[in-house]
Amino acid sequence: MEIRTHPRGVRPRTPVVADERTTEPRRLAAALSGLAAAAAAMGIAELAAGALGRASSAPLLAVGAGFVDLTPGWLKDFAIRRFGSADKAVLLTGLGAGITVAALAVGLLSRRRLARGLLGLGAFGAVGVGAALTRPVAGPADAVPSIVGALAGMAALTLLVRAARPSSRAEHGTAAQAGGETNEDGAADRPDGPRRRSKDTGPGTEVDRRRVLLTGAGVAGVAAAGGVFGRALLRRGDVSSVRAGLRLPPPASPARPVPRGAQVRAAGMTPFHTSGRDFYRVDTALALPQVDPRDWTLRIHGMVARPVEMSFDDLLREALIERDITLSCVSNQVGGDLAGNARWLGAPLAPLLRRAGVRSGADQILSRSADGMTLSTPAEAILDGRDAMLAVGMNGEPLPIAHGFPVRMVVPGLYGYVSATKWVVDLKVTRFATDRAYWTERGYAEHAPVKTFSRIDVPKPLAGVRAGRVTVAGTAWAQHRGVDAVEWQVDDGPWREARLAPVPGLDTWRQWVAEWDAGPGSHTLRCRATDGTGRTQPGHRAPPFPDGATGWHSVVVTVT
Ligand SMILES: Nc1nc2c(c(=O)[nH]1)N[C@H]1C(S)=C(S)[C@@H](COP(=O)(O)O)O[C@H]1N2
Ligand SMILES: [Mo]
Repeated sequence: MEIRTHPRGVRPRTPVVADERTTEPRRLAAALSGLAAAAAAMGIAELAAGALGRASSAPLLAVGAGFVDLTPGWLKDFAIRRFGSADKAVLLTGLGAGITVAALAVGLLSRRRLARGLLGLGAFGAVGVGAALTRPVAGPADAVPSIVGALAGMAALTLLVRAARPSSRAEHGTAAQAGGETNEDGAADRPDGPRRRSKDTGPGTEVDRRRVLLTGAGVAGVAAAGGVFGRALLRRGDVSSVRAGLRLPPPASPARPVPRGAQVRAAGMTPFHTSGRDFYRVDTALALPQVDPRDWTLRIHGMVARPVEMSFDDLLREALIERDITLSCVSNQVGGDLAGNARWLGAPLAPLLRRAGVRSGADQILSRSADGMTLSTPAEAILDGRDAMLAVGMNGEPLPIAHGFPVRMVVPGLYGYVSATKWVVDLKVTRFATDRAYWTERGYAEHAPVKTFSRIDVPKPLAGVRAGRVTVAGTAWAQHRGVDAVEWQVDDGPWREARLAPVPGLDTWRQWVAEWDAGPGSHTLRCRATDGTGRTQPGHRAPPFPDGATGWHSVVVTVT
């Protein structure tokens, strides 16, 4: 492992250099020291984040969130298309890999000069501090985990590097090995040859391996304990049990019953109602906000006559409505599944805004979540009589935490990024000319009504089917305009009308089904929908950015 570029005799004998060079830990040991020190840093940072009760202040999540914010729209669309709801796991794994590599590098840097490694850890810490402080809801305390983490990492690295350095006896031995000559105290006459020693194996090793192992184990222990205790502390803030114990009042206005036949019966067909577990999830929250309903308040302010502040109990005292509404994401691709249909329970939003007294000229409701995310919604969409609500329930239960517990917005007909604020705590009545929200700042459209969309759910892409009668079925949506027709086509044949399943209203998706007399060969099935205004989905393919994808979904199947 010891690679010498100069024989001892040639190497300049400046005492500092000579000293450093002869007391270097071996490479592997050095790299692993860096890794262990970084682990200690992360563990202690996690502990500090736990003590603060702020998951998002831990460096990994803070830096990850910074990444999310810096991600351009097209890359976000790509990540969602490629990884779906696993996008966050992929990001954090990538970040973890990056940190591992950087930690190994820090270890190697510290080999010759500890100060360089310490500087590297300091730089890590600085990035963590920067990321934590630039989170939208950050306070000065959010810098603490990265700072104490970096200090812990520095301490660990110092201990490890010192322990891994060959002792003074080894110093000379190594020198002898390098130069192959006798040095001051004749260490070259040691019995073990240079090769042997260079592998750091035999009993002749001068590094105090016991000390190295003990120090390493100690550091790893600190890292693990920090991580485990930090996690445990963070779990104190978990609101799952509060959620489980919550009873929601019944709606003053129940949902219309779902008509018989809303669910098309075909193997592999999408369920009409999406369970909370299967519901797609798209958000920027790396750590789920844990909002206790007992602490929840909603502020309605800005261009209003009478600012409002209300508690969760106040909200539950409103005349709650229950509605089936399909939510969909602007990032959904043609044929994609970033849409779900749930039964929402909530307080109608328009009366709350009217009570606050919306001033004339206001055209935007800027909503803010507990974790500082902002979404803008055209005021008109909320006030035009549709069932815009502050939802507290989803499919007969309190909202799942991942879907906005305890309160989220739902506005039928608009993409989620301009309407469906999860963990919502603040509504500012404002103008588009004055305020921008997270995604609109990144170039996405301010007005983003859901585009008419239809999808073939069965047969699945590239499925093999038997010749004869084949059921073709799918899902279409054009929330708040309704789906009036779905047509389907085989290869470039004529467009035929599919049978539409009944729906409870205009705000949900609608299933469709057709029977196909399939002949052998490879065939392309295609579909397109027409909404309640009579407009047919355009065949032109457009990407999700900036206001939603267009194009006809097609599926290739092999008939035998
Ligand atoms: N607080 C918060 N709310 C949010 C988002 C977010 O990132 N943060 N994403 C929005 C987007 S882009 C969509 S499509 C919907 C998705 O809601 P879901 O995760 O419950 O399906 O939430 C919206 N509400
Ligand atoms: Mo979205």
